[in-house]
Amino acid sequence: MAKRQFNVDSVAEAYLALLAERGIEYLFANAGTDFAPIVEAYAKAAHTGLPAPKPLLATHENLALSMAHGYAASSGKVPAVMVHVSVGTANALCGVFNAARANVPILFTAGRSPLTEAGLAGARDTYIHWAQEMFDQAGMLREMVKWDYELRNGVQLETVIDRALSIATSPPAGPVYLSLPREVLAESMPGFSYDSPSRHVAASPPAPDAAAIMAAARLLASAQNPLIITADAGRDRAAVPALAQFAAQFAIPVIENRHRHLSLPADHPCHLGYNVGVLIEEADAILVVDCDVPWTPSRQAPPTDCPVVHIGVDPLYSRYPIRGFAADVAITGAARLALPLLGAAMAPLASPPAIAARRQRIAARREAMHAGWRKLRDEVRELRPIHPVWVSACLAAARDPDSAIVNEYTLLPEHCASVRPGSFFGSSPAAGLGWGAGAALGVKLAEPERQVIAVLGDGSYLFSNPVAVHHASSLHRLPVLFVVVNNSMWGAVRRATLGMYPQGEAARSNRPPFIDLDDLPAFEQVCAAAGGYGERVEDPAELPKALERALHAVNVEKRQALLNVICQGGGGG
Ligand SMILES: Cc1ncc(C[n+]2csc(CCOP(=O)(O)OP(=O)(O)O)c2C)c(N)n1
Repeated sequence: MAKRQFNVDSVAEAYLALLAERGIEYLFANAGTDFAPIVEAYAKAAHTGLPAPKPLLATHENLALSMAHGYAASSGKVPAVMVHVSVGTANALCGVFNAARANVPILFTAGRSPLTEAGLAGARDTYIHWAQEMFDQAGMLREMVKWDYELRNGVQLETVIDRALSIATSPPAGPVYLSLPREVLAESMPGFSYDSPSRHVAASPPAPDAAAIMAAARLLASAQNPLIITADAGRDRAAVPALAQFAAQFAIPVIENRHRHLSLPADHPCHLGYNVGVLIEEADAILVVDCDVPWTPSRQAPPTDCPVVHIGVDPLYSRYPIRGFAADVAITGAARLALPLLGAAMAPLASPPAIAARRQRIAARREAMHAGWRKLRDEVRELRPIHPVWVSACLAAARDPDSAIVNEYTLLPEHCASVRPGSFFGSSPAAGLGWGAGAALGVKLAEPERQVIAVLGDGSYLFSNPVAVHHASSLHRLPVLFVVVNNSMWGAVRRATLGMYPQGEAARSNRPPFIDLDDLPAFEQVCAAAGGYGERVEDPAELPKALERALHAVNVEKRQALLNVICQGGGGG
C-alpha cells in the first residue's frame, strides 16, 4: 500500500490534485466568488505541473450537469461538477434529479458562502456572502443524492473524497454532493500525502440469492408466453450479451420500454420493439430487468394471474415513493450476474419443443412488426409538414451506423435502430427537460472520434439553454449534430389534456393555452451564431440532403450543426 506525496500549499490545490489522481478527468464548472481558491490553484498548477482535472466551463448549471451526465453515461467514468453556492445548486437541481433517477455517478460540488465575517483567509468580502448563505444548503437536494457532506478541513480531504467517490459508484450508482467552504479551500496545506491507489473501492454489485433464482426459474420455465421488459439493462454494457444470450436460449421476446440505454441490439431475433402492446396481455410470465415502469397500469396490464419476476440492483426502486407493480419474485442483483444464473437454473426445466414453437412465433411477429413499420415509413415520406417518423427514418439512413444517439423525446427508435451497446442514450426517467443537448456534448467529450447526434423536441431544445449549449460546443470543440423535431408545441401537454378530457372543452378549442409555442425563433440561426451550420427544413424530400450537409459540417468541417425540421404534431413521446 503505497503512500504518495503532492507538493502543494493549499487545500484547493490538494483537492484538485487528488481528484485527478482518483481518475477524474474533467471538472465541469459554473463559477462564482466561492471559486477564488480553485481558480488560483488551477493557475498555479498550470506552471507547477500539479495534476488537476481539465476545467470545462459551462455557462449554465443545468448544462454542466447534463454534459457531465452524458460524459459519465458514455465513458463509465465519474465527472466532477462545481457550481456557485446555494444559487448555483438551485439551478442545477433538475440535472441532479435526472442523474439520480438514471443512476449516473457524479461528484457534484458547490462552494459555500464564506462562514466567517472577517479574520480568516477567504472570509466574507462582498455583500452576497450574507444573503446567499443557507442553514442547510444540501437540504434542497438531499432527497436526490446518495450522500452529502461538507469539507471541513484539509486533514479529512482524502477520506471525504474517497468516500464520496466510492458511494457514488457503488451500485446502484448516483450523484453525491459535497460543499466546499471558501475558508477551507483557502487553508494552507504544506504538502499532502495520500494512498495510491485509493484504499476505498466501490462495493461489488449484489450477487443474486440462489433460492430466488430457483423460484424465478420455475415460474419462467413453465410459461408458454414469457416476456422480458427492460429499460436500462444496457447501462451496464456487460449485461447486453447476457440478455442476448438468455433471450435467445429460451426464445423469450424482449421489449425495450421507454429505454435509456441499448439493452438488446435491434437486430436480435427476440427483439420485439419498444411497446409492450398486446404482448403483455398474452403473457403468462413476465421478467422485468432493470425497468422502473414496465407498463402503465391505467392503460394496460398483464393478466391478473401472470407471475412477475424483477431483476435489478434495487429491483423494488426503493427511492420511488409509490410503485405498485406486482413482484412475485424480486431478485436483487446485477443483470449481468443474475441472467446467466437464471439461464443455468432454467435450462433443465425448460421444454425444448415449447422453445422451438415460440422461436417461430417470435420470428413471425418480428416480420409482421417490421412490415408494419416499413409501411408506415412509406405512408409518411411525402407528408408536409414533415412527419416525425420520416425524420427518424432519414436519420437512420444518414447516420454512421456506429454513431451515438442522444434522444430527448422525439426519436422513434423503431425507425432508427441501434445495434451497438453504448450507442443510445435516452432521457432520465425523471424526464427533466433540457438534458439532451448538453448530454450529447458530454458523449462527444467521452468519445471524440464518434459521430454524436442529439434528437430533440423544440420544447426540449428551448429548455436546454440553447445559447449556452452552442457556446459550449464551439468553445470545447465538440461538434455534434442537433436535430430539432419542431412541431411548434409542447405535444406532451396536448396529449395529456386530450387523454384526460377526450370530449372536453380543450379538445373542441382551437388554441387551448400552454400547448402551442408560437413565434418560435429560427433555431438554426442560434446555432449559426455560435459558428455552426444551421438549416431549416420544411420539404420532406429535402431532408436526406439536409442531413448530408449537416453531417458534412460535423464530420469534415468539425463544427456543430443544427437542423430545424418543421414537423407536424403528434409525434415523439
Ligand atoms: C423541466 C421540465 N419542465 C416541464 C416538463 C413537462 N413537459 C414534459 S414534455 C413537455 C413538452 C416537450 O416538448 P417537445 O420537446 O417539443 O416535445 P413534444 O411534446 O412536442 O413531442 C413538457 C413541457 C418537464 N418534463 N421537465
